[in-house]
Amino acid sequence: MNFISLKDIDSLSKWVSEALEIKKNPLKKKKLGQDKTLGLLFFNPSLRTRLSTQKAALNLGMNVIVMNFTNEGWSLEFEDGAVMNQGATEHIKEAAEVISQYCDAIAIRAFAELIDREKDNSEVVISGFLKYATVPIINMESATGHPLQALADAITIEEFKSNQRPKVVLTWAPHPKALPQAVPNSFVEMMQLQEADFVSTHPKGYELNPAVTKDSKIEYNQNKAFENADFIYAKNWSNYNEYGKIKNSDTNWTVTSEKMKLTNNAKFMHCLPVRRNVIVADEVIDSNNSIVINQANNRTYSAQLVIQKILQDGK
Ligand code: SN0
Repeated sequence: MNFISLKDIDSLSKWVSEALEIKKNPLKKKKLGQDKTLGLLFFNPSLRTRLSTQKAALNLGMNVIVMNFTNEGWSLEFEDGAVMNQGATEHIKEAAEVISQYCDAIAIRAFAELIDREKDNSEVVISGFLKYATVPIINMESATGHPLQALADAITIEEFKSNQRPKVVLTWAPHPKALPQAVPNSFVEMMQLQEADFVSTHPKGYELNPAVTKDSKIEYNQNKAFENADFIYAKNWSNYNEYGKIKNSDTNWTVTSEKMKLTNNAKFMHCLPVRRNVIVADEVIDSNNSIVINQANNRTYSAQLVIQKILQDGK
């Protein structure tokens, strides 16, 4: 069993209730992972993903080994048949097989490069590990998705919703750097599996990959989208059409308390890290309606559920 995308979740509602069970007693299966090792490989920075996945594995009694490919580790070649007379030192073929001997599962973070859309869509790093590793693979944010985040978001919405069909709004907000579409992609895919009135709002031209959004509702007027919302989920992403470009930095899209007043006293969500007073005003993220810290806490239980399923699958 691998955990690569939302497609690996057979029943979201079932997974959410299982995660909430784990949250009630996180040490219940402390023996399940005994003498097993989880390897965490990072090609990009991390705070929550690294610590919550590590915490989840420790709750299951596993050992964890971590490697940063950002500044340690050889640079890897992912192309089959490459003549390796340039920068890359080691081929994914050896690297993945070797790491598989040390680990019972491998979790990987490898962001979109935001240069070549087709290359990012082909998920070079995750695909390389899927091809050559001999143990289960967990996605800790790949080029096109961040399913552990989306699962934590689903758990958080379940905990905080006050009606069966909440209005959930994904809003784009400005950012000084070009960011990947992974988080909004997985959030949209997760919302498609839920009973909710789900709307995305973003400037024209900021449409995500239509293969992801399918017939999901888009409202280009942010104020209109916010009306009666129960949850506001803010996130920046760079342009998908003009791939990786920043085409808009309009600060009118920042989530302010004036905009939150349009909502049905909505909860504010963001995956973090967040640029304060660019994505969201201090007074919103510091308000009682902000649930970003609860959301981050649920990262542990989303990771723990996934690792638990992988451990049980191997038995
Ligand atoms: C990442 C992203 O995909 O948007 C990770 C989110 C979980 N975010 C960033 O890279 C933020 C970088 C910054 O400088 O604000």
